[in-house]
Amino acid sequence: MKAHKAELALLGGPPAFRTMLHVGRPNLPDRARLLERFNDLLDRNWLTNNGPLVGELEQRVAELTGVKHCVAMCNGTVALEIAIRALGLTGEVIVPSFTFVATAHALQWQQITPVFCDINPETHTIDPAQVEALITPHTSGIIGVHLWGRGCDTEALQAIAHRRGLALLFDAAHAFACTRGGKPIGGAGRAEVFSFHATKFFNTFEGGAVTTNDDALAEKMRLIKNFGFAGYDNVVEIGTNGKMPEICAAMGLCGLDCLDEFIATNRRNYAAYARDLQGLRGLRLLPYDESEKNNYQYIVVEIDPGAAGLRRDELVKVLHAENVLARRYFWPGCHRMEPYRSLYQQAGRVLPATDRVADRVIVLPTGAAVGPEQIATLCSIIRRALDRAGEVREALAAT
Ligand code: T4K
Repeated sequence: MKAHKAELALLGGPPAFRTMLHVGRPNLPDRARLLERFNDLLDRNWLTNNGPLVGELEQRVAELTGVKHCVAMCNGTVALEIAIRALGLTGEVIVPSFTFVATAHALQWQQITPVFCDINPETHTIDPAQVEALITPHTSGIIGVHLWGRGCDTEALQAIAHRRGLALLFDAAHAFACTRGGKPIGGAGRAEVFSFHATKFFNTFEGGAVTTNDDALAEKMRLIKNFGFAGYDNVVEIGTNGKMPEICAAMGLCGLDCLDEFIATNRRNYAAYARDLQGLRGLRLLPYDESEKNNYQYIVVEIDPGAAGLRRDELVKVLHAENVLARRYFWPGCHRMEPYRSLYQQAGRVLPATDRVADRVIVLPTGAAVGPEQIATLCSIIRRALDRAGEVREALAAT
């Protein structure tokens, strides 16, 4: 068939987007206000080590999440590591495999074995019904991940943790400013861990935080993130350097002032995707529960290859050819990455939903860098690719 005006790039047309449309473009706050904050901190000449901006950010995050303590950290991964250490986890900890690899690494880094649990394929979060069977005498805790900002079943996990005497921690890297059951995410389990990385809808360049209602735990994490120092010259713990610098807190404070705006933009984009992808056979847009507060940070679609006529990886290639850098988060699942693939070769056998979902998910661009017109174009690319699946497959086979 001859190329027409709106021909797919793979079938001979030019890329639909001249510049790359990325997943994870940072949302930036008001630049003048940010530069003002930068100037203030330079004038103060206090750059890190628990400066006033970090204190202010911690207070505002604690208020927003409705918890007693927020401990700001240099990134989400170190925040996870420190929370795990402060909780005294050892031996084995149950985690979903369908998550960013940092969740597993934070355990393995400390010689703790991540025991991978399957997910509920509807929600993509850990399936509590499968947790109990994974508990052994070596299990010390459970880490639930609020994947894509959708709260996992905290009540069911809490009940298991309580019954079996396990510590419960949440990786809330995606779930800042979200609620579960109407309550802000941040106060469940012993602690919850946020990421404020540049790719998150709210960022501090790099950064993260642990929120908790546990006074002793908060105190311990403050010690650990500062080398274990309890005052000048007095070290009482093995610590590390997990501190957030002032410039990151400045970014965070300005971002907090724009939080509603960031969420409104993401929500508008999600609605545009929902409208423009409607009715596509074999494609499912993971819904947000509108009865909760969401940050709408991740636009997640699942491709059923049988019904869609294209495999996920084929559609990703179509999008890349059009300059849309869609991502296959979190393929192939932690259990299929090193060192876990070699260490726990049997893990895949108990993770059928993880394997199926990881093979089907595409994350699409959103945030302030994307508008409804671009979304309409992007969705029409998907529509055309599915309409002409046979030709697309042939074109891909020829490359
Ligand atoms: N737990 C979970 C569930 C997580 O998802 C994460 C992090 C963590 C824990 C750990 O938190 P952190 O230690 O990171 O605070 C990105 C992020 O680096 C990572 O923070 C995030 N999850 C993960 C889901 O995504 P990559 O490897 O995909 O990053 P990269 O460099 O490919 O960037 C993604 C896209 O963003 C690119 O298309 C380009 C764009 N981008 C990125 C940056 C940094 C920009 O446009 N500007 C930028 O400044 O991991």
